[in-house]
Formats: sequence, structure tokens, C-alpha cells
Amino acid sequence: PTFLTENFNYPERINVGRILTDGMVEKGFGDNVALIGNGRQRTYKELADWTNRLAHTLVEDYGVKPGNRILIRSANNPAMVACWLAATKAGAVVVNTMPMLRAGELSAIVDKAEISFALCDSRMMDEIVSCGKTSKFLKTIVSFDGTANHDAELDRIALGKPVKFDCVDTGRDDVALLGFTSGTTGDPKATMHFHRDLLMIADGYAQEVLGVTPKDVFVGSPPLAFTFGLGGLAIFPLRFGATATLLETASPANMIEIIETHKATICFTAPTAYRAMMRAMDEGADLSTLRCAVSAGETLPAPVFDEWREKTGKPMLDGIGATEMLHIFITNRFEDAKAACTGRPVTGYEAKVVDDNMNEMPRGEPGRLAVRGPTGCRYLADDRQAKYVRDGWNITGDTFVQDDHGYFHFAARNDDMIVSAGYNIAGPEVEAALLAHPHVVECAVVGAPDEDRGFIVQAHVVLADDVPKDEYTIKRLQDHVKATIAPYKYPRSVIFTDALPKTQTGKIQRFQLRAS
Ligand code: 3SK
Repeated sequence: PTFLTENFNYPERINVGRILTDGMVEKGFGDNVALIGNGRQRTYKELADWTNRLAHTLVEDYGVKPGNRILIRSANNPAMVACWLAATKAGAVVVNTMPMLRAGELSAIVDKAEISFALCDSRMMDEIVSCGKTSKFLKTIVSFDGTANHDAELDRIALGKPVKFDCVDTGRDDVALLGFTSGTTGDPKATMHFHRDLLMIADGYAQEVLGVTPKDVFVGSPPLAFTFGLGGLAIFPLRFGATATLLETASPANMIEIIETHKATICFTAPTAYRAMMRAMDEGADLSTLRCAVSAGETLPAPVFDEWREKTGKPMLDGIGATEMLHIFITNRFEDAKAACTGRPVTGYEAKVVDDNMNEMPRGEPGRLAVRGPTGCRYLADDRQAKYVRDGWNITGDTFVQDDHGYFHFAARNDDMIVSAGYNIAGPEVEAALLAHPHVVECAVVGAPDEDRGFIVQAHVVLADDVPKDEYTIKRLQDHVKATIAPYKYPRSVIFTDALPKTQTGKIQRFQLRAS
């Protein structure tokens, strides 16, 4: 069946929780497997019944009303998806949060969104309980069983409820989700997303670019609390009657296991994980069922793209997304994917490269990426809105170049451009050169202050096992960069490290390296 709604013209009254569960049963997908995780699988019919019971409980036992905000705290598992869908069916606005967050970070979210009700996996109550002790907003915390053995407060009550629920009659422009950015600055921002937005990312990107069918099996690492993960591991599979496999602690090794066991066809993860998966392929892992490898969250270095194509015969699909835009808005496509290229806008989106005054840059010249489309940024009570959205265009904070054929090429985050002795050097280009060296497992390049040059290029490098951390290795890496890209871009400073600082969504925190 085709799901693409002409011009995204959804009916005025829709509830995305209902559409992704009972709606799929009505379309004939009731017996398809919807979710696999924690040793169990659930069909669409079982998911519809489960979420209806939970929705009854939220409304009847906890007094949840349409528009109430509900915080969910969990690792990626089917119970988290069920809680999210049930809360949506009850007309609530969901705030999914990462399991690694501590009480202070949870408090910042609770305060910003004025949340009074939280659902928490019973195995990780401590931090939310301690947040609740000091919060003037958070009043009720209810545990659910992330292992889905129904052995927690919410599940025990839900077991006695009917499997039919009249979903709240929400409007397509009612807020369904608050997406929080990871808040590396300690000052989190929340973006409001409507019921229709959650369908648009599926009917646009997932259908147009990935061509998802009910036969697809999804796997991946991004947390469901990150809209990259919520789209890739819940909304996209559920919208098309496909199967989502959910891993509480995703690693390249267990993603490979899932791909082999469940014959996964679509993977969502970051370039570093794909590198590790390719090493495992060399040792005999079979990833041949994977028809689609989506890379996002960090820019995809050309060597990773090239190696994947060489090993699998298929392109890896690089995409750029943002929590503000909900999901991926520029992407490569199977038919014309190229290394070091992010591709063209997803159907429904437009993009251009502009200067500081919003004038379009000539093709080939770097500038700020501006994008607009159906899911644009609406910050919750935040004066940073005026900076992010200018003249209706969302300014994502990335430097891009648009080529003569209209394709977009990532240069750097605006902060990652290094001006050294008058040269503009894009840190990610140097990173891509370093990553092509077999000694380099991961790296991040930043500008370090320098008396003579203003800034110098500084590389922070995680070396492969057994490579000596000495001057000789530094010289080899510098020579390799000089031989790969324009020699003036080579890292004058190379620092070896055991691990790079990352956000909970897996993005490298280059600002920490700049400060070090
Ligand atoms: O990279 C991101 O920040 C992102 C955010 C939301 C959805 C998708 C992506 C890649």
C-alpha cells in the first residue's frame, strides 16, 4: 500500500498513537510483528491492546488529561514504546528522556516543561525520585516494567483494563511531543512537534528515501529519547507495518547479532558504529540482509562511505537532521549517493546556503545552511527561537556548500571552521583524512589558539590497539594528511586519547576539546 498523503494533507483530527497501533490492525497488519526486545516479540494486535490498557490506566487511575506533559524515562525497549504510544493515545504531550540523565539534568527538563507526571522503568527510579524530591512541578512518578513482565505499578493496574480505548480526539496541529536537545550547555531547549509532524517524517523521508515496506526489520543505536531514534526505531517501522528491534544497550556487536538473527534490513546508527561493524565483517559477520544503512548524528567521513560501498556493494545513506526539525531533512538517495555529500532535501523541504544577512551564497561557496519545511522549529518558551528561525528559514548552525547540481556538502558545524594563518579549514575534512589511516579508530579536529597563526589545527586521536603513542606515529599521521588533502590543513598538534567526549546522543563534544 502507499501511505504518502498528497501534500501531507492529513485529516484535521488525528491521533498518531492510534494510527500507529489500532490503525495498523485495521489496515490488516494485526499479525505482523511490531516490536522485538528483551526476549519477546509483540504483534501489532498485541501492541494495540497493550497500549489501550495503558491508556485506560493513565486516564482513569492517574487522571491524565489531554495536553498534560508526561516524562518517560527508559532505555530503548518495547515497554518504552508502549508507554509513549499510550500517553499519546490519551492526548498527552510526551517528553522522552535518556536513561543516562542524572537528577540535575532531569530537573532542568521538568522545570522547563513544567512536568508533573513521569513514567519510569522500575530499574532506574533513583534519579527521577531524587529529582521529584526537590521539584516544584513533579508530583507523581509511576514505575513500569521495562522487561515487560508486568511486574510494576503501571503494568499491574493495566492488566485489569479493557483492550479497547477511545483515543483522545486530538487535532493534527496539537502538540504530541517535546523534543529536548541534549543540552550540552546545561540549558536545555525543547521543540514542540505536532501529531502531523510525526507522520510527515515517515511519509516523507522513510517512504520516499528508504522505501520502507512491511517486510523491513529495523535495528539501530540512537535512543528513542532522541528524535533520530524515535523516528528510525519506532515511527518508521510502525507506520509501514514493519518490525522494530530494540536494544537497551546497543553496541556494534549486538547490532550485528540482531542483523544476523532477525535478518534486519535497515540500520540507523552513527559512522563510528559502522566502522566497527565493518571490522566485524572482516571477521566473518554476515550483514548481507541489510539493504539500507542510514548514517546521521555526525557527518559521514568519505572513507567510511567508500569502505561500506566496497564491502557491501551498496551506498550508506548519509543524512542531516536536527531535533528542531524532528528528523532528517537533507539526505543522499540510493540512486545517486556520493562520498562527502549529504545529498538533496527530502520531499517537502527546501534548503539553501546563505551569508549572515540571509543572502544566498553563490554555488560552490560555503555559508550557513538554511532549511524550511513541514516540521520546522517551534521552541517551547525560548527567545532562541528568533535566532534559529529567520524569515521562515531554520538556521541549523551548520556550514554547507551547494554544488552546481544542487547537492549539499557538509563543511563543518559553524563552530568547527578553523581559521589558521588566514586559511579557512573545515575540521571534518581533516578528520576524514585521518580516518582513512588504518591506525586511527576515531578522531576529532579542533582549532587550538596559537600566537603566530591565530589558531592551529589540532587532532585528538583514538589509536587502534598496539599502535605506539609516539612522535613517529604523529609524523606518520601528519604526512598522511598532507598526502591526502591540501598540505596546509595538516594537524600541527596531535593528541592521543583513549576516548572522545560525546553527548548522550553520540555526537562528539568538540567544545570540550577546545576548552582542554
Ligand atoms: O543529527 C541530529 O541531530 C538528528 C536529530 C534528529 C533527527 C535526526 C538527526 C540525524
